[in-house]
Amino acid sequence: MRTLVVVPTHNEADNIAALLDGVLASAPDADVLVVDDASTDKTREIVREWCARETRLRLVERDEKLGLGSAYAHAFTMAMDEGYDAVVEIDADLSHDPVVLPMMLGLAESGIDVVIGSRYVPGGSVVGWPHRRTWLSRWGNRYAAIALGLAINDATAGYRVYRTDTLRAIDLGEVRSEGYGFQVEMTYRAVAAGCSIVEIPITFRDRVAGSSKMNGNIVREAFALVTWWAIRDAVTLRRRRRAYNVD
Ligand SMILES: Nc1nc2c(ncn2[C@@H]2O[C@H](COP(=O)(O)OP(=O)(O)OP(=O)(O)O)[C@@H](O)[C@H]2O)c(=O)[nH]1
Ligand SMILES: [Mg+2]
Repeated sequence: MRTLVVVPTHNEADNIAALLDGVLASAPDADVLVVDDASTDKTREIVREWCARETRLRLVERDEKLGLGSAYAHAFTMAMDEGYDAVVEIDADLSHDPVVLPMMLGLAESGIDVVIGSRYVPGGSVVGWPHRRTWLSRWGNRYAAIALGLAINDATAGYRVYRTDTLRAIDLGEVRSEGYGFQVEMTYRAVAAGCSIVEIPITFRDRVAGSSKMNGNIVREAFALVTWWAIRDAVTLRRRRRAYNVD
């Protein structure tokens, strides 16, 4: 299975070397693509140095901070164009342990369309987040699952493997959201496309170095989108029922 591990970065100079070390060791057959948006610290210099001695590694440099969703959409399109069989999403801030990659890739190789590294299945956990942040994430996920009828415990998770056939079925050109909304939208579209999804437990560790790019707008965007999709689904279903006289 030809695999591309995608690492989105914005000012991750204190984390990126350790992350690359871990990913290249844990996924010895995979290529790695860093998509950097307008870092003003040394992230790009560090990755460029690594690229000079590691042929499996590449760097895309974008001059504006266009958001996580846009960085992934860009990388996924590249992966499909270049004939990769699978892509991995992993944060650069060491919250996602690359040691789990072989298990996740093994599941994808066995035919699972989407493998999610999940904090909220038995055996999964979050280490280092303040209570308020864990609560927001946990209840945000419960809300998304109920509103959209998803049997997924961690739809906002950013540690994933997609088979590229799945990405083709999802139609990335239509995906609009950023941040957490992007992860939920991809999950929602994968479910709608009839893809197989497996969650495996992970230990998510809060970043130790660098600063968070998460903000209120990202949370509000995700909440508003989930609510809008739920209303749209309910209206469409009612219209369909009326058309077929099911009521
Ligand atoms: N290319 C790109 N990467 C981004 C952008 N925003 C965030 N990232 C990266 O996406 C990953 C997740 O962002 P984080 O800031 O860690 O967000 P989070 O994990 O939700 O929140 P914290 O861990 O609390 O900071 C990290 O690798 C970031 O460097 C962006 O606009 N463009
Ligand atoms: Mg993070």
